Amino acid sequence: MNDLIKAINELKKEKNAIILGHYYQKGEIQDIADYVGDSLALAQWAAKTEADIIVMCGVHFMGETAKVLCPNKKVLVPDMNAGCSLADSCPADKFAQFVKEHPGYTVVSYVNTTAAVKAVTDVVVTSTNAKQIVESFPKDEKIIFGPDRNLGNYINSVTNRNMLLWDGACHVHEQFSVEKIVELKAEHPDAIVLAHPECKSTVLKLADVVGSTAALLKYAVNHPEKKYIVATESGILHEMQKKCPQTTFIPAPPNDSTCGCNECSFMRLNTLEKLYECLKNESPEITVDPEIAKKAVKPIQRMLDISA
Ligand code: CIZ
Repeated sequence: MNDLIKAINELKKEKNAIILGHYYQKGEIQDIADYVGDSLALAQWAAKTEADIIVMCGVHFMGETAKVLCPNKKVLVPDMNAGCSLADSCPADKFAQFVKEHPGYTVVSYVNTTAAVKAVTDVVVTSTNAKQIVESFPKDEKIIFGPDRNLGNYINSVTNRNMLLWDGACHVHEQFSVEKIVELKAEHPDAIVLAHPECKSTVLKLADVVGSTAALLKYAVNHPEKKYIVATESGILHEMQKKCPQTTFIPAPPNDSTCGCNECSFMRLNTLEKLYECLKNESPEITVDPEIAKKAVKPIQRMLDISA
């Protein structure tokens, strides 16, 4: 493993590459990344890097976002099969038809979408900035929000809006078990429940803190003396534990669990071996149709401008 890490770092230097890693990646990938963060932070780093090659250790839509922002750079992903169930729940042709059927609506899309969906979007949001961006519109603005119905419902409730929601969901966040979280709370009555807004409302009702990965991490870092039950993809526990080594973090289990935690199988497709191969071969490479990229960059840039 040490040889592999050394070889990756050498290749990275030789090729002037940068490695960006999402919080849901395996721990060893997070450890070797130049920057680890949520989709917003990854897009912000991609937008400002001077590297020639961006290796996006995350899922496909994250690579697409980097490519749209940096069309002249090479964007690589260690495994091209690292997709996203939420992005898949929103096919671009169907979403475009839905938008067409609702003239006069502003289209707000979650970052977990393909570039083709972003191309028919007015502004992109992440879970870190969704509330802020939705609130930047007048109260009576007619808004389509896609694709995550749970995040949409949550944002509707905290902003007192009635956005029209696309019926999509993340298969990982939908899976958390209310019964098992209730059992964990009984076992650890002093634990604080942290939950991601992609979880179902029945899970969010059990939560003490609802927020994006960055927000949940920040809460834990600010209160390291507490104990936590964490209802989001369990990769985030790596960074939580790194930042708060003395704190107890308990992953919330899904309904059907063999490992006791909830992992995204797509995120876990990326490995150190694949990262090495992809840097060595400069492949697989993300490509985005230039016409789609030209349209998709506007709502992404609008999000970055609002979030700056
Ligand atoms: O926005 C992201 O990176 C995701 C998928 C979750 C989060 O809240 O960070």
